[in-house]
Amino acid sequence: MVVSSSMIRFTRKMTNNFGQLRSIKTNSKMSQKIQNTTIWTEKLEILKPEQVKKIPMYRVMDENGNIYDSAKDPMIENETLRSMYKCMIQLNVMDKILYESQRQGRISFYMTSFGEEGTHLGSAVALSEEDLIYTQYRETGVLLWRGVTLQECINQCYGNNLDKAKGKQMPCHYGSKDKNFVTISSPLATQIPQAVGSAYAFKRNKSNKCCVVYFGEGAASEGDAHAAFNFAATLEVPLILFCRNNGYAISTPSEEQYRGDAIAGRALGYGISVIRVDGNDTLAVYDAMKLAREISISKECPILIEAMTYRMGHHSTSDDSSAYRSVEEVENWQKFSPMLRFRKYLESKNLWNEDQEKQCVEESKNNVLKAFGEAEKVNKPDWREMFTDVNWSMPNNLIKQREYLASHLEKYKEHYPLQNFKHS
Ligand SMILES: Cc1ncc(C[n+]2csc(CCOP(=O)(O)OP(=O)(O)O)c2C)c(N)n1
Ligand SMILES: [Mg+2]
Repeated sequence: MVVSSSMIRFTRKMTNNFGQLRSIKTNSKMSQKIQNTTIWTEKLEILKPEQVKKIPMYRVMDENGNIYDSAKDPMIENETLRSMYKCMIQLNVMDKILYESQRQGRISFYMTSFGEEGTHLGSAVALSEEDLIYTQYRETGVLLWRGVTLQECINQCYGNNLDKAKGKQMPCHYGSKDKNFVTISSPLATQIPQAVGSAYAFKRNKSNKCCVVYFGEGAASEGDAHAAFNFAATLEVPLILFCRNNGYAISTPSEEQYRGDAIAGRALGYGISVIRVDGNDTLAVYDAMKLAREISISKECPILIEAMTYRMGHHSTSDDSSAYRSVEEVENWQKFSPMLRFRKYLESKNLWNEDQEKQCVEESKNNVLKAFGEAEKVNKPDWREMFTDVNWSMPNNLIKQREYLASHLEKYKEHYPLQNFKHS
C-alpha cells in the first residue's frame, strides 16, 4: 500500500500516542522505500513463471570425475578426500546390510540413502563441528561424518537398551547431543521452523556459527516449510536450508509436486538467496555449502541450497518403487552415481585404486557386522521405559496405562518374551 504524506499528517493529528506516532514514522519510511523500489509500467501484462530466468545448476566435475575448469578444483586435502569416500562406502555397506536385516525381521524398518551420498558428504565436510544440524531421515552420511558411531546407529535401529531413545522412535531416527545433531522426528518439515528458532538464538547470542536444516523436496510442500522460509527471511538468521531434491516424495514424482522453478525458485520469492547445485557432484555440493556457510554467518542471512539428486533405492522398507517407476529409469541414473564420480576423481589424483576399494568394502562390512552382533546381544529396554522421558512428570493417563500393562504382563507373562527385556 502506498501511503501519501498528507495521509500521514492527518493520522498524526488524530493521535498523540507516542507508540502510534513511532509506527507512523516507520510507515512513512516504508512508503519511501516502496516508492524507491517500485518499477512502474503503463503496459498491462501478465508475467508468467516461464518468463523468469531459470536458476542455473552449479557443477564442478563431469560424470568421469574430470574438473570442468581446473581453477575451480576446491583442493580439499588428500586425507579428507579419502575419508569422505571411505565414509560413503561405509554408509553404502551399512544401508545394504540393514536393509537386508529388516527383510529378515531383525529390525522393524529401514531407509537407505543410495544415490544421495554426494549430498551428505559434500555438505557435511564444509561445516564446523559447532554448527547445529537438523535433518529429515535420509542424511545418515552427515551423521557418520559428524562422528556418530555405527554402534550408536545400529543400537538405535534395534531400539535396544543402549539406544538413547530407549526404543521410543522408529529406526533411522537418530540424534546426538554431543555431536550437535538434533534428534530426527517423523512428521515432515517440523524440523524447519525449529531450525529457524535455533538460528535466531545463534544470532541473538552472536555465536558465530550457523544452523543447517536438511529436508526433502516433498517436505517443502508442508505448511511448516513455508512458515519457516518466511521467518528465516524476515528474521535474517544464519541458517542454511539444504533441500535434497531427489525426484520423489515416496511415489509422487517431483513433476507432480510443484510448479515453477522448484524449491530454489520458491525461496527467492520469500527473499532468500539460493544456490542450485548438482547434488551428485560431491565437490560442487562442498563448494556450495562452504560459500553458503561463510555468507550466512558473516551477513546473518538464510541461504537455501537445492541439491538436485536421485533416490536410487525404495523410499523405505515399506515401499516397492517398481509400482511407480521403471527399472530403466533407475538404471539410467547409475551413470550419474555420486560415488562413482567421486571415486573417478580420486583415482585421477592417484588417491584411490581397486585394491583400496576392495579392502575398504571388506572393512566396512566387518564394522557393520560387528556392531550388529553387539547390538543383538543387548537386551531390549525395561518395558516401563516406554512411559518415561517424554513428559516432565508423568500424566495420569500414562500412569494408568503403565499400571494396566504391569497387571497384563503379570497375568499373561508366558506369552511375552520378557527375558529379552532389561529388568530394573
Ligand atoms: C506431516 C507428514 N505427512 C506425511 C508423512 C508421510 N511421509 C513420510 S516420508 C514422505 C515423503 C517425503 O518426501 P521428501 O521430503 O521428498 O523426502 P525423501 O523421502 O524423498 O527423502 C511422506 C509423505 C509424514 N511423515 N509426515
Ligand atoms: Mg524427495
